[in-house]
Amino acid sequence: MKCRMCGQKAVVNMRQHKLALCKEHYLEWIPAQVERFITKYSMFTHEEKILVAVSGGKDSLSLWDILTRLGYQADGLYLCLGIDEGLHYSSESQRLTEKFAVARGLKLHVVNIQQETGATIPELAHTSLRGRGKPCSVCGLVKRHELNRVARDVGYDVLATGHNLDDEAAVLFGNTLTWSVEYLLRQGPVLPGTSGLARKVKPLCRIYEREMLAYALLRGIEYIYEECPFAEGATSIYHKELLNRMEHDHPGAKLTFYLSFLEARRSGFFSGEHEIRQELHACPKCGQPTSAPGLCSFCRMVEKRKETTAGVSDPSGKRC
Ligand code: Q46
Ligand code: ZN
Ligand code: ZN
Repeated sequence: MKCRMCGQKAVVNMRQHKLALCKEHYLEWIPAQVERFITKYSMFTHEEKILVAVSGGKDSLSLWDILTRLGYQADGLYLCLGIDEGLHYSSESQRLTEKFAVARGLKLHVVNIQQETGATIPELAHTSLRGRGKPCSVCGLVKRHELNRVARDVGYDVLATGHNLDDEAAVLFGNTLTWSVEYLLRQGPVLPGTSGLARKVKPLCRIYEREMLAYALLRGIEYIYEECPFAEGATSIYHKELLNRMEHDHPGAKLTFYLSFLEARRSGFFSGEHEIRQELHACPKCGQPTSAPGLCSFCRMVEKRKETTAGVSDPSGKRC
């Protein structure tokens, strides 16, 4: 297989695009694609300040690498979740993220959730009714709250995450199976900002996970290989596997599924009676927007944790 650009030996063959490229041209092609999507979906400009949510994984570190190569003002934010039993997932991902930032002279904010809330994610999940003790629902809530808090407090225009096409197609698949119109209306490359909520963008939403993996490896980015231990058995992983089977037999199926959805949404398929206009209120404790008057879900969860553990000594171990 030869590179379409130069005729040298290709190292990546993308059946879905009918395109094979050598290392040099692949490392140029991915950032050029990302730049194209940033412009196409009006994600941000070179004048705006971008906060990249980095987890230490291949997608978020590669996104940070690409944005800085493209000349954008992109700083990183790492949230230490305190998921350290067994694999030392949080400590290791923080180490790799800090190493990445230091090696490139990039600015990285680190927020320790245990210091912010008094508890790690597994501890918060233990005392919360959300997700029946499984930490992912609590984790999602904490991440959304803290990413938005830092973006607002430090003055970033936009929050960028490393969701790739496989992530987006799996979420879309799950929401379509249940026709969750409220979620479908919010899914897309850009979620516009509202008062108190930063604009959220996904510059990798049209890049396959496999393509991001190849980018990280060819670029020599050191990332955490292990998944979060709580990811095991997640429905989204099952949906990814189903979509991978379709993709295997029909290259490009995932991209077609996602792009057809975006086109349907653009042409008003989900609008009209489904359009949801929620009145937002400021949480009296943290000031972040919330749908009902009173404390937001994050502050309520932290308060409940404090009440439940009042008078109980905290068995804290070594945390990142
Ligand atoms: S980090 Fe958090 Fe994920 Fe781990 S606890 Fe679940 S949501 S699986 S992306
Ligand atoms: Zn080439
Ligand atoms: Zn609050």
